[in-house]
Amino acid sequence: MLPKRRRERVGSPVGAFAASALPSVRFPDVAIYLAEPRMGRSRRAFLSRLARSKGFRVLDTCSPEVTHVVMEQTSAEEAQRWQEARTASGPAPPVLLDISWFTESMAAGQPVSVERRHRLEVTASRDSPPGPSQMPVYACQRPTPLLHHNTHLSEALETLAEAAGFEGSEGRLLSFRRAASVLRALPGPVTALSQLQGLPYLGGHSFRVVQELLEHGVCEEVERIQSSDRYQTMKLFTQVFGVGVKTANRWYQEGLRTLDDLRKQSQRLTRQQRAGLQYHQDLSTPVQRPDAEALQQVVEVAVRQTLPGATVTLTGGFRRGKLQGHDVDLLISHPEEGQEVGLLPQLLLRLQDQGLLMYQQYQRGGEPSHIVRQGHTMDAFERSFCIFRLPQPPGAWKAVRVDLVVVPISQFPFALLGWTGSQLFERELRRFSHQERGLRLTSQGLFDPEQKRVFHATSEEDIFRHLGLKYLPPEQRNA
Ligand code: DCP
Ligand code: MG
Repeated sequence: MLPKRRRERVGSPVGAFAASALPSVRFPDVAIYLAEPRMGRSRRAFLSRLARSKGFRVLDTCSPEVTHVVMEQTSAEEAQRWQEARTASGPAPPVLLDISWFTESMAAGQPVSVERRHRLEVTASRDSPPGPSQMPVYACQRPTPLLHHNTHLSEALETLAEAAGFEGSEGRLLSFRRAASVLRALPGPVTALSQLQGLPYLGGHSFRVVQELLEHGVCEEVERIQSSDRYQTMKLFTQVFGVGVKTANRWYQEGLRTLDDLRKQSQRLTRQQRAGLQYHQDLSTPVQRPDAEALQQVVEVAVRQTLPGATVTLTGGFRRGKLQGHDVDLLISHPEEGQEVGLLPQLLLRLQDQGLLMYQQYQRGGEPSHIVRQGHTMDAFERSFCIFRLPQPPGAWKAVRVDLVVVPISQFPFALLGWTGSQLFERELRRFSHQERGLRLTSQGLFDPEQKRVFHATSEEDIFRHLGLKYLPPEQRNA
C-alpha cells in the first residue's frame, strides 16, 4: 500500500515557508540531500523548505549532483552502510554529514565549512582498529551499551572467564572478563584481527580465541569447557542460592554431581542453601522486568506502611536496562537521615505477615566499609537476602530472589552507583579510583586516605565529577 500523504497543518512554520516566494539559489556549489530514514518525512519537508527559503539548493533525490548528504540521529556506521548500498554502482560519494552541519548553516545563512565534528566518518575502513587512544583502559571510562556488536565473541570470552573463576584463578578470570568488556564497547563488529591491534586486554589468549572464532565460527577450547563435567557441575552448583565457588569445588571433589546428590546431604547444607535447593527451579528461571517492577511495587507499599516517606529504588541489572536478571536489587532509603533506622526488621515482619516471604536472612549493618573494612565493599549496609513469593496468574506463584538494602540518605548516591553494576564496571571504577586518583571508593562513600577526608555527594554525577570521569548513565555501564 502506498503511504498516505500527510496534510500540512495551516499556520505551521512549514506553511509559513511554503507561502513565501523562494529566493533564487545563492550557493550553486552546494547541493544538499536530506536522507530520510531517521528524519521522517514531514521533518524532511520542513527542513527542505527552511533551507530553500534561505537560498540553499536541496535536491529531492540523491542524484550525482548532490554534494552534501545530511542525516539526523544516524551513527557513522549506519551512514556507512547507507553509503555502501548506494555507491556499489554509483559515482564518487558525496560527503555524509550530521544534522549539526545543516542547523549551523541555517543559523549562519550560508553553508558553513565542513569540520571533522560534522562528518559521519566513513573514510576509515572497517578494518582499521579503534586504537588505544579511542579505547580507554578502564571500563568506567567508556560507554558500554547492553546491546552491542560482538555478542558471539564476548560470550566465548565470558565462558573462559567463568571457567577460570571455577578454578580459583582470579587473574585469568579478570583478563578474560576485561577483554570481553572491551569487545562489548566497540562501535561495530570485529570482522578482522587487525581491528584488535592496540586494544587493551586483547593480547595472547583472548586474541587466539577471537582468531579461532573469526576463522572457524567456533572455538575448540570453549566448546570443550562447556561440554566438560567439571564446568557443567560447577555451573550447576554455583547457581544454587548460597553456594560459592569454594563450596561447589569441595562438593565436586567429593564426587557430588547433581542437585539430588546435594539434597541427600541436606544436614550439611546451610539454611540458605536448603532454601536455594528447595526453590531451585524457580530461582534458576530468569526474573523478567515486569516481575521485578511488580515486586518493587509490593515492597514500596509495605515500606510506606512501615515508614511514610521512605523510598524504594530498583537497581542492579534492571537499572542498566536489562530485561531479565537473576534477582531483584532494591535500595530502601528515607529523605531524612536517621529515619531509616529500625525500618528493616519491621518491614520484614510485615512482609512475612502478608505471606510474601518464603525465606529471609537478615544482616545487620556494619561500620562504613571505606574506613574500617579494607577489601569489603558490599556488606556494610543493613540488608536482607530474601526469597519472595510472587503471585502469578492464574492462582500460581513463583519464587524470586530479592535483596533489600537499607541506605542512609547521605550514602545513597554511592549505594546507587555501587549496586547498579555491572560487576566489572564496579570493579573497574574502584580500581580506577585507587590507581589513578589515590581514592577509596565503596558503595558507602569516597574516601581520601591521605587527607583522611570523605567526599559528600548528592548524586551519581557528583561522584563521577569527583573522580574526573565523564558521567555514564546506567544503561552505558554494561561493562
Ligand atoms: N555488586 C558488586 N560486587 C559484588 C556483588 C554485586 O559490585 N560482589 C554490585 C554490582 C551488581 C549489583 O551489585 O551489578 C547487583 O548484583 P547482582 O549480582 O544482582 O548483579 P546484576 O543485577 O548486575 O545481575 P543480574 O541481572 O543477574 O541480577
Ligand atoms: Mg541483580
